[in-house]
Amino acid sequence: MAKKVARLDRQAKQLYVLFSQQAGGCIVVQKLNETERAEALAKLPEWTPTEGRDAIARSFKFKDFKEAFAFMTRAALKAEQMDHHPEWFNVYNRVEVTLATHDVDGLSQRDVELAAYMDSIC
Ligand code: HBI
Repeated sequence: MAKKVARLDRQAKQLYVLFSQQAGGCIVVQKLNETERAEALAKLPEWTPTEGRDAIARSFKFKDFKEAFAFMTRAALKAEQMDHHPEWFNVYNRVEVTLATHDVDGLSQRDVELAAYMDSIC
């Protein structure tokens, strides 16, 4: 019965179940509701909602290309570990990042976690 609910929700792109080695088992990934979204964004003041899309974005600026690329390398390793990948653009010392969970067509806790990690290493 529980399986069926998960499958129906998955069809609506609201929820999916992911096997995560990092978490040591299965985790449920859900699209954030309005309240959860507002609470999450309050803790990420540098990130702004993307126009016309359920996603968040932040522009990072570094001293030079080497610093920007070092940041991207650390973020990429974390993203790969999480199996959750940013959309980003880099030119010289600037890195523009957009985060969204494609599997639920919107924001999830995984975007919040990756955004907080990027904030912690920039
Ligand atoms: N990265 N941002 C983001 N969103 C996803 O839904 C996503 C991802 N990386 C891998 C991934 N999903 C896998 O679960 C597969 O859907 C490819």
